[in-house]
Amino acid sequence: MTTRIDLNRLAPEPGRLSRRLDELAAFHDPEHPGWSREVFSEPYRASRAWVRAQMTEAGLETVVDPAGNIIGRLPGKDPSAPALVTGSHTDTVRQGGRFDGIVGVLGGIEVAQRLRETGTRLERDLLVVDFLGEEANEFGISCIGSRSIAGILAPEHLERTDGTGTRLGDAMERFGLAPQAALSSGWRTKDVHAYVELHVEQGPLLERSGHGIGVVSAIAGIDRLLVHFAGQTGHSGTTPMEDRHDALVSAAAAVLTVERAGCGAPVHGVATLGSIDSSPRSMGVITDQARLWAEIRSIDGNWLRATQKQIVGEIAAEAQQRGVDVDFEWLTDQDPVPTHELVQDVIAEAAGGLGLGWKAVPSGAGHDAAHLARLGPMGMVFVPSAGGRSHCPEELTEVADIARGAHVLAATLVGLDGREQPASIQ
Ligand code: HGY
Ligand code: MN
Ligand code: MN
Repeated sequence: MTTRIDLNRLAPEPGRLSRRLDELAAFHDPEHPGWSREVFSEPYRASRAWVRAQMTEAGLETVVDPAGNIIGRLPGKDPSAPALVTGSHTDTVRQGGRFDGIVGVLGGIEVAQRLRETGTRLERDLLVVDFLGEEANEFGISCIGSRSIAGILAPEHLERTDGTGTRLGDAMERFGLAPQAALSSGWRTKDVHAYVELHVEQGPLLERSGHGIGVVSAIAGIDRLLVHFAGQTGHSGTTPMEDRHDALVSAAAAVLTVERAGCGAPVHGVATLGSIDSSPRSMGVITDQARLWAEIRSIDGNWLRATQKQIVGEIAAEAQQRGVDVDFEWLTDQDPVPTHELVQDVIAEAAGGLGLGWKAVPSGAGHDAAHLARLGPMGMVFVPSAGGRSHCPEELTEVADIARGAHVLAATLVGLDGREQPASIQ
């Protein structure tokens, strides 16, 4: 007969959460405003030892896998049973904030520590994971660690190079990791009973609606685009306007085409310009080469496919009028991933049981959870972001909100612990 767990006793310690948030924030590159702790950077390397030490302090047994994921284990009554898993990432974008991903790792550690401190023994192990390298990086491959755990880190990923021509595989080796082993260190679906990630919303929905807890409905798919424009150089003073094939002007028109495509989406859907470059970059010469990077995101795969077609059609038609050749390269970073209904229900029940209002929200941001969904039923708990800001120094979530989110995470994990795993894991 399982004893009923008093969920109020699992309330996190805000002071300890706050201390850890501040200590982790200290690992950053002072060269940049805000917080920069990019994957493979020295501040990131130093922070990995600190994170592992916090897991140890919380009473977790820790290992680091070949992909650099730090995995803390709180033993359950039956170590052979599929585990409950939580976690997130502690790498940041350049000039980022102090909460994106970090809240999920420190919140997970706090939940495990409260379970241990209250002598609350779950039926199954609880694993808290700090996934390596979640953010988009110069190698063009996000979620390095969680792709490895999900068994989808592929040999061609290790061949991707950064701006200096360094291979991802070499960068991982220099960081002390084992990239070849990371290709075959995926977990099995029967290893995971459920995965729940705590994360800041990184958008305005919860703050605007006045809800402290978000039950994530789906994680957006991300498609990235590189457009190459090829026109004709010429003298900027003597070439009549109607005779020009100016690649940069076609690229400029494409900027507005992409933005227009992201406006008015019937469901969550957005389009963002990344950057534009051109050559020759000299006054007096008409531009003959230009490149444009852009990204579209949506929780609706049909909108993504239709928007890709719309963008390609409009840019190609405009370029043709100008006599500019155009080439498109799409790269799908990840497909949209719905969260599991059972986990959504248990999160909502947990929040309600703790007297907390909640709202179902989509995630426009990508997460490690999208890949963990391949291993077991996946869900996410969001907490509000001040001003909806993220990936910037102004990123802010109040410690009280984080503590409430961690409390809901604890109650959700307890709720899932006692439930049978659903027949279908997605
Ligand atoms: O880019 C993203 O959506 C995530 O923050 N890595
Ligand atoms: Mn994140
Ligand atoms: Mn991020």
